[in-house]
Amino acid sequence: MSRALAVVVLAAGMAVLHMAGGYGADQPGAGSGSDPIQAIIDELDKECRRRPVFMLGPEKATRLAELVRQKKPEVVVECGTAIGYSGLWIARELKQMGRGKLITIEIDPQRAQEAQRNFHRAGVAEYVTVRVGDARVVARELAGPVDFVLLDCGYENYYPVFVALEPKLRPGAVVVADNVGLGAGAMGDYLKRVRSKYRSRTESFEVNLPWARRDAMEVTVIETASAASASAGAARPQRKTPVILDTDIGDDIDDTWALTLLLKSPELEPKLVVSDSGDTEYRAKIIARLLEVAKRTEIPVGIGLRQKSGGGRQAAWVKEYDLSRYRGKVHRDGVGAIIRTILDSPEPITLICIGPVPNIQAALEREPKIATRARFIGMHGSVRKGYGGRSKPDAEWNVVANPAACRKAFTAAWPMTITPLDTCGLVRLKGEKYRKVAQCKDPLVQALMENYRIWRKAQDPKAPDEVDASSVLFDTVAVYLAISTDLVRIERIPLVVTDKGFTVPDPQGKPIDCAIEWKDLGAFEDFLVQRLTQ
Ligand SMILES: [Ca+2]
Repeated sequence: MSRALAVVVLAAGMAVLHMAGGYGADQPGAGSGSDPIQAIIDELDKECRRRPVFMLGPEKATRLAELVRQKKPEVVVECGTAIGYSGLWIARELKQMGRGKLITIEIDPQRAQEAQRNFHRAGVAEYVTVRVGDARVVARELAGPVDFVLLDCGYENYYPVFVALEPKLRPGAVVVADNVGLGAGAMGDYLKRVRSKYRSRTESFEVNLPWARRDAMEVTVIETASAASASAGAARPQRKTPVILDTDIGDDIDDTWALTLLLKSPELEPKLVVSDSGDTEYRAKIIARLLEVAKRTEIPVGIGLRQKSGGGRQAAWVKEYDLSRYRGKVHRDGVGAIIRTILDSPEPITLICIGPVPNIQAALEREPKIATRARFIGMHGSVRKGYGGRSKPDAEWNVVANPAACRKAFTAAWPMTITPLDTCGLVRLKGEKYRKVAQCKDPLVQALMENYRIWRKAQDPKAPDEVDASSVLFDTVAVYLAISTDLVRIERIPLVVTDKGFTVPDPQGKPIDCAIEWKDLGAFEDFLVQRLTQ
């Protein structure tokens, strides 16, 4: 009776559950030598179809991987290893994060052995423990706490396995049960329990498997109904993500929007904001003055490598501003501050880079270890679309301004997510959405609007005082990616940086999670307006 694929994914703290689009079989970096894990996943996919061994298939597994990525679990439990197909999808995410553990339970010793071999071959064995036994028994023995569970065993076992794990689940954990489209009856007791007790929804998928064309997974967040309603407002308890912002603010105006968004995002805790590229002294003044307006002078400011002087288009806003007046800490050596902030942090830092990255190149040269203690989120490159959504890639500014620095960042060992022009190049607030922000009375938003006006006038003194749209807000998407990836489709693509400043898919490149297209651009614009004006 081990045919059922029961997937319980427990992903804590997931604020929003949504339908996965069921994006297809061609996973990022699919097939080739650049991603050895993908090569083995592809092999197992064929093997499972041939024998057959029941497996998730790429449509549901893509969603599973996304849930793991969002949850960042320390402990994942999978019931029903089979030969390791879904385990590989999970383990790949853990490996990308550089931490976490998958405990996967399989009742058939031969399959368990086969799975173990596959984990070894894929180079993820250190993230996986295979336990042989009856999931109902092993689940009782596990110590916990557990952050994420994938149930993949007999339908009738969902209920007893879940009950055994339930007391060990951390608050906010998410449970995904697979095959709800095929075996809802046989797992009725399980579904009744999670749907009545927790926040739970059914996600449907078009699949292309020899044994099914449609299926569904039940995704449950382990949060009681009363806790869910209590936290529905702004005060959802959560661990903040520590971030460093590395920015060429003072050049294009979108950095000023991005910093404003960062300061208004309760999920993120800025540990340092560093000016990068060009006249970093001028840029640091803008940062410091904005932090003063926002009353956030507890955030240190770093001055990055200074490559020139002379200011830029927002110079009028900081003409009178004296950096030594900043009430918080100003690090003259911004690169050193990046290194120390990363190395001193008890948890991995998220480095958000929204400009050319000479600081990051210097930091990696001075202290390569930082790449093992941070993840990189960047507004960089152009994969399939160029500026303005045109159908050919462009040499995007943050790359072409310093290809060598970008290449250094793009070959470091940290996990990377980028928003290339494919997504970030399409973001503009117009009409009513723009007016809501422009009319917001919040002092920080008013400062943002004043900077936008100064910036326009610096380009063209005859520019009108008032406009009805923002410029393209590239950099805001990088800040968003530090919070969530729900609204974009992420594709893992191996990329190399060319001397001419292009980011080209190439099997030799480092696999990078690229926000390659919007699932819902309108929803992102709404998010932006809501955040800025709240
Ligand atoms: Ca920028």
